[in-house]
Amino acid sequence: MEINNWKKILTPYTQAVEELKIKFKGIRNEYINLDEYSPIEFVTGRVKKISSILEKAKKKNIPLDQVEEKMEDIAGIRIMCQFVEDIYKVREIIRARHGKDMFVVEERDYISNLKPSGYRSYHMIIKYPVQTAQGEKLIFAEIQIRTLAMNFWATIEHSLRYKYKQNMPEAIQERLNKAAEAAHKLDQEMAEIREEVLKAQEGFQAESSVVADIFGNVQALAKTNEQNNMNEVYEMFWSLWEEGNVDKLNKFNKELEEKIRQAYQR
Ligand code: 0O2
Ligand code: 0O2
Repeated sequence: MEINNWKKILTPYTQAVEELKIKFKGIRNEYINLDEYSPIEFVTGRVKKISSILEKAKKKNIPLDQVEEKMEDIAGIRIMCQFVEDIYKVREIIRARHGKDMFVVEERDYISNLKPSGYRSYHMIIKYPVQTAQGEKLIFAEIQIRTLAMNFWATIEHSLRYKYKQNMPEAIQERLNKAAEAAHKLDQEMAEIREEVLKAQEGFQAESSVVADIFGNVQALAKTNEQNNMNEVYEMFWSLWEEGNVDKLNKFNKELEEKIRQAYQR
């Protein structure tokens, strides 16, 4: 196939990856804006490199003019979660989109059924409609959902697998197996203290969110010229901030909002 044809084929895949990244980052932002815990920690995405497409097509005997129908991971999205439980939450979020802006066509649970390599992740194969200049095109995309520990292991194993191809030295393979077990153990340990971690993160999130609001409101108040002595406001904020009591910071924020409201009523 000509190089230019590849460019043309891959364009909608690039579009799909960009759109899906925005959509999943959007879900994370929704949780964060509501000061809630997000099951999505971060999202990455990529379009498979032409060299990897060629290699996989060769390995799986896929004729090059059929890669679009037979290769499901040309567009790849990766969603990282803090806890294993979050993976299933994300899975439900994606399932709920079925028939709306995407179609779930297959799920592969490499968490319950880990691969012989030690690989763990939850894969969802979707069909995603991309609007192109020529009209709608329905393409495959693969969503991999994994914890930070699973991602750490898979990233390192992937580089080693790439380096050694089929000839991974036995000693390294053994180490990787042990590391996979350790990553699994880490996820289990973290699950045990999940509630504790969530409370701490929610507290931190609530504090950073009210502090951001206060900064916005202090600026708005300064602009109204309502407050003669802004230094008093700054000092009040710093002392409350040092104290670290979120309820008091919220109360202070409400007072600022009230002052701004009164200024605009005058
Ligand atoms: P922010 O403000 O940093 O959170 P992109 O096109 O840059 O959006 P791409 O190219 O698919 O995304 O992947 P990239 O650049 O590898 O990483 C995407 C997002 O994941 C970036 O955030 C990274 O900061 C974030 N990321 C990557 N690795 C880690 C990690 O180990 N921990 C955390 N928490 N985040 C990570 P954004 O979305 O660009 O914005
Ligand atoms: P990339 O783009 O380099 O990540 P397969 O026959 O296993 O290659 P299949 O059956 O099409 O592929 O799908 P599968 O196994 O459900 O998912 C393939 C993708 O999952 C791989 O993409 C990897 O991203 C990831 N994966 C699967 N098994 C492993 C593993 O043992 N180690 C690591 N690190 N990742 C794995 P590719 O093709 O490697 O492409």
